Amino acid sequence: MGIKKYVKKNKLLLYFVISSLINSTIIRFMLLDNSFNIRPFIIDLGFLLFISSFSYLIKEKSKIKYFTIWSIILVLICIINANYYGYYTSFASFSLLATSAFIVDVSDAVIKDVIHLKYFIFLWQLLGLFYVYRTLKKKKDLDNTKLSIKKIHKNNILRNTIIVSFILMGSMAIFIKPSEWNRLRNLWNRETVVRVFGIYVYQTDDLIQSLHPKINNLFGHDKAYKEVTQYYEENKLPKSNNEYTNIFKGKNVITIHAESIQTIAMNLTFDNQEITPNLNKLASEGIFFSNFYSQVGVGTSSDAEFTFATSLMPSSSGTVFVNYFDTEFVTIQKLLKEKNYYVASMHANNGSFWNRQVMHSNMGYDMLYDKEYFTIDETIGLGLSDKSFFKQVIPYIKDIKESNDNYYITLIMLSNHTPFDDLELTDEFNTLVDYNINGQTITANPLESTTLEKYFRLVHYADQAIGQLINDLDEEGLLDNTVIVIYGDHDARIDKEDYDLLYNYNPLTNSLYDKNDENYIEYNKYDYELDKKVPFIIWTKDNEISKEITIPTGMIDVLPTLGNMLGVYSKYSLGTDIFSIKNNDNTVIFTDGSYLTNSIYYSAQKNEIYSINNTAVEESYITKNAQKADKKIQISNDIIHFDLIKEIREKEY
Ligand code: GP9
Ligand code: MN
Repeated sequence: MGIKKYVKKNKLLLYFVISSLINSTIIRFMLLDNSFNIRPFIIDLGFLLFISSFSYLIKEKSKIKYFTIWSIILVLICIINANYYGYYTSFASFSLLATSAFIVDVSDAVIKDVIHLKYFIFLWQLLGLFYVYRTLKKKKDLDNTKLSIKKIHKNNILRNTIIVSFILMGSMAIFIKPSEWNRLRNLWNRETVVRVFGIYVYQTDDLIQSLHPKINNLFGHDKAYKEVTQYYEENKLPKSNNEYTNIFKGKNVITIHAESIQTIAMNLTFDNQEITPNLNKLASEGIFFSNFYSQVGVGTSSDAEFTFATSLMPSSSGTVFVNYFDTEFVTIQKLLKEKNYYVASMHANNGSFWNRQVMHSNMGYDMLYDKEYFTIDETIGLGLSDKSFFKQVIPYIKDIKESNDNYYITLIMLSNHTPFDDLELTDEFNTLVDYNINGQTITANPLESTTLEKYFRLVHYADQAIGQLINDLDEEGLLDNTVIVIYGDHDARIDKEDYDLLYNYNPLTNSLYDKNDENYIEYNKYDYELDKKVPFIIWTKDNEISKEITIPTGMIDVLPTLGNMLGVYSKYSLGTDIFSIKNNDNTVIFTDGSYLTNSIYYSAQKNEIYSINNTAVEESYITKNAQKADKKIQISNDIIHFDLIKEIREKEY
């Protein structure tokens, strides 16, 4: 069949392939590279031809249905991913469908932060499809008798189209590096998968990977079990014996889960005013981990709680709280319960949010005081204000103290949550800066009307709430024999542009300094990444230990470090007891395989190194650490997905 004839007989198919190809190229252009990349283009083409080939099995008249359904699916993939990326800087996953219920609860944040009109541009494909269909119908091009292809012919075209699609995809396969294949297999790094394989292959891969856990138990288990047990044989965290062992044994613990608080807020002052005077005081009086990172995945708050409690990494597919709530874990809560602690959590949101009601019980909490236990007399953002919440927890803690020798309580804050819009109850906190320009002082607000400005104001409020809580606990005698632990649960997801203003604002022009300007301060994407630190503070009223820990540390290190101080230990921990570290260095890994040490930040997304103190590092150091990071993530996933702690423990008895 000649090309002309082929085109004539396959107009719908060709429109589908070309328009889908354009959309997939647009999405990569929009979100990832501003340059054209041939690999995903050819892979997309092969993929689309593969889908289209099956239309030859369908009657001419019904083909429009086939292409409409596929077009809707592919357009939705583009729209959802573009919006999702705009918010999370990652691509959407089917395993998240289960968590969409929680997204509805933060609907305000979703509408403002997630949905952007420009990301609906992909809809043109559907309009175009109907236009093409109508034109063909008018011209009677769709008439069965005139142009229908004979059955024998159809089978040939079907076969040939499939062969061409495989040749196209296969020809690109040889240009793909082993590490990129690895990303496709593991999906820790979704950005690379989209960049290399295109959005459609990514989503297909994600669908398979999301179904994987369900099918997983039928396959893969034996291998995972072998690898995990072997890993523990070779890398088991030794029980610590250092100067911090048992120093807090028998003390009560009140842990504050500080929503979206980043360490940067503690380091800044505006108009000689600290944003977080209370946190700063606690940090200077207690043990302050100033180079501490949260290691969350898509499960944000819940992942922070999970990693804090278990010293495991969050799950790479789905979230532990939602998808693996019945898996067995060793947690700091359970370990203390074994020592007769009463263990409770308090959070003024619905108990169903992040499936806490179910998961907190699995983690060992005796009780979750959720929204039902609080009077909602004052709200900020998602619900009850932190100040009112902290007022209302005091009587509960008093009751718990009365009937228990020891207790461990987690207080989960709420007010400082994206989109940081509800400022009515917050004090005026202005972000004015005095600029000294040519000997003249100019006062200006570099953050005027930015999210970062609103964020700092809410952080200031959250800090006041913490200050108020500490005072109230003290007044009630609840600080005696008690350790206060505070952690920022994850970064606040504020755009880099806002930080650019913070560092490079020119008050004379009300814009950013040019790169060549002498006042310009280098602030690149890695500085921004490293600014995502969150505070971790361990404080007691007597200020027994006042110390700043500057080596890189992460949420995964909490159980080994704090546990050792409280006299508990989990041999399943994948983190480190920071006080047992000899060489003053530690590797903090992130859920996508990136990692941080004293000397480098390695971005797995970009496969790039950012040197922190300009020391040269050997290639072998980089790859060795990257492999270690990947291995740890894999081991953690295997433990979670196959419920291996349960199995290992059962076999031990
Ligand atoms: C909701 C709160 C927020 O209860 O913990 O969760 P997040 O959106 O930060 O994951
Ligand atoms: Mn959170």
